[in-house]
Amino acid sequence: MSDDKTNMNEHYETLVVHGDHKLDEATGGIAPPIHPSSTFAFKNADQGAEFFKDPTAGFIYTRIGNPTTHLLCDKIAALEGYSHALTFSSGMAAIYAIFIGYAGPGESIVISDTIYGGTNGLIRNTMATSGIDFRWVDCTKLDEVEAAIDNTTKLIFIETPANPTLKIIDIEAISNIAKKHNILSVVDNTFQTPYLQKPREFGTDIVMHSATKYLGGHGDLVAGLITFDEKYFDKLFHVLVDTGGILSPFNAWILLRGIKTLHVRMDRHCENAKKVAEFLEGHPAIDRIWYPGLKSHPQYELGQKQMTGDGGMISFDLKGGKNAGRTVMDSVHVCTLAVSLGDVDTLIQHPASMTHSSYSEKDLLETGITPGLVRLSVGLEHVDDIIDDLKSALDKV
Ligand code: LCS
Repeated sequence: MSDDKTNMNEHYETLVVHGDHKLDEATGGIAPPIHPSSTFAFKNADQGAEFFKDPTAGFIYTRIGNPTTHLLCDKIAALEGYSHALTFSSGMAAIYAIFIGYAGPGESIVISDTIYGGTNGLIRNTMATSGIDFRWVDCTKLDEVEAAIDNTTKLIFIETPANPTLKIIDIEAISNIAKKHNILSVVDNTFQTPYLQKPREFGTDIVMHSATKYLGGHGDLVAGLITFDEKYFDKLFHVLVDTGGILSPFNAWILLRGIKTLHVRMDRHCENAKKVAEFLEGHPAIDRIWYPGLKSHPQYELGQKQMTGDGGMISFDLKGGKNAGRTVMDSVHVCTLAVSLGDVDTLIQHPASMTHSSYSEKDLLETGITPGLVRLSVGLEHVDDIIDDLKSALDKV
């Protein structure tokens, strides 16, 4: 699907498989080794002191750096097109590091109003006493983004397509606004992955992922990644080392393994989701559907401009509202009633009462997370089985 070339004139798919490290240098092994060591021996006392002065010069202690997590850093940085990356124990730990690293008391962050419920919860609960003023803006309205920025503002944080409404934000326009005000632009690229969307090409400074989702792909790990250019390394590295929310070498290894099939999985997620979306759009029980690959999506053109595929996420509103949604979710058999997304399994859930239950009633309505909204993460089962399952569940409504 992607025709992008790497600096070695290889296709993007080859970079996904190999990254910068085709073989384990020590052994020639095709699979990278897992280095579980918590601590690493120094050759002598001077070397220990030298590594403490410059922790990037060698391995000291796994909270500070680990060979397996470093391979993962190299890989995600290469895939997103940046020079550096850091790995975190979860997407939430990664988001927290960005907020706390770049803003403090008396400063402000402009944030998209439609965002993962956990990010909303972090801001409304844990960060309520941080002294950081979070300014919630519908970032599709660029004049409102501009109006929210003043000399206290440090960064703009967006998620596109947004969880769960799939609202699409113009990454290039947001990056340009950030540049104009000399502040950072940050994109949560969890929904698309770098295979389908590369924010760096549109000027984004920092990209983050809940790698728990499509990058891992198999529903068997929780992880967060941030990738950026060298100038942002020191700040974010120190937040990670000081707060300790690191990814374990074992989870880094599973993630490296998952990423090797990213392109194949994403192509099929897109293909299946498009067919499911077309089926849902034509079903009489459906009131509205949001899928970036349907012309009915309000920002269809923008999506086509900044994404190279439409993704695997669909949201829909049923004519029968919340009760109808409950009937559908309780009736499926191929789809699994569970939160999370981006897995090989198709997952169905109810944002207002589940992933986005940290939103107030008012915020839910204002951001379009209606009581009847159902979110579907289309998996890799045979698409006819997914559609038949949804059809028989919808027929009960
Ligand atoms: N960003 C986005 C866009 C997400 O969807 C999630 C989790 C996170 C960040 C946080 O990542 P985590 O700490 O879970 O790795 N989204 C979830 C969801 O929609 N259902 O369950 C988790």
